[in-house]
Amino acid sequence: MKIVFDKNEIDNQSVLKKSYQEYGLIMIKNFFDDDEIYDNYNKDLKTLIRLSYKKNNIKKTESNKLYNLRKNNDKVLGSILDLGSKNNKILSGIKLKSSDKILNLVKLLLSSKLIGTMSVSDRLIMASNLKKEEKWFQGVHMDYNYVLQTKKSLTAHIGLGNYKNNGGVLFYLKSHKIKNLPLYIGDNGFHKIEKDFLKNTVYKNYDRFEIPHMPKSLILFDSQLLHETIRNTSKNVRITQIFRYSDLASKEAISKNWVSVEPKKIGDNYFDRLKF
Ligand SMILES: O=C(O)CCC(=O)C(=O)O
Repeated sequence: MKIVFDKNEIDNQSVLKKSYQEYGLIMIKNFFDDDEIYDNYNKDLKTLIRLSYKKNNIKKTESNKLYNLRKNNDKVLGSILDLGSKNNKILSGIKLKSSDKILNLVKLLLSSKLIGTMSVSDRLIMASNLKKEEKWFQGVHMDYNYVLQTKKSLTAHIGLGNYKNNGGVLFYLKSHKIKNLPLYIGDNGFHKIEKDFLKNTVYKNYDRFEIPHMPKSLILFDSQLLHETIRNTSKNVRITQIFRYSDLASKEAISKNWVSVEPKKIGDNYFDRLKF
């Protein structure tokens, strides 16, 4: 069984589903080749960056506009990232999120005809190699704790921009099958995995699988699969869009009255598992 597929292999639905169930993820290279919906979102992001340069009279100290924004104008970049996050507010982004091409695969992998999304679940990432980037790095975690609704849910990780291999995501294969992951709440209010469990169980027993950033690619992974950010070591900013989907017909979603996550501010203890 394999994890990485090419665009022309997506008709082989039973193989895709088996791999997803076994490993917790699949990646499809070139998924967005010749895709107008994807191209339009990429274009809109470029336009936003150009407009913010113009409006803020930002001097061109670097030829790389995006890198310069992260280095010298975090607030401006932050506003653009906010537009693409919690939830996406750019219509071309919303169109991409709702495109049949993605939804058909999501329905297949979740075995559902009734797909929804969670509030605050989208995330636009533009990650450079600057030291300050560490603030936003994601250590080992699973998404379910942050987007509670139902375990029958997945994350779509979409490669945007023009550059390859500038960071990415590392996955712990099959870790979505771990039952009762031991957690504690860290200083910043977010769930963390017990250190001993990470050391003695996750790092020892679960294979690591690195997926370097690749524009036009799509990764779909189970919301319980453990993963972490791979640092970008190049000056080319990694642009990634994350969308999340869930099965609204699942027993868990119904029993929770489709309650989703609505934090008032970052760090709220909105993901207290005991509530559910
Ligand atoms: O850096 C990344 O692309 C991983 C992001 C991530 O794990 C998340 O937002 O849950």
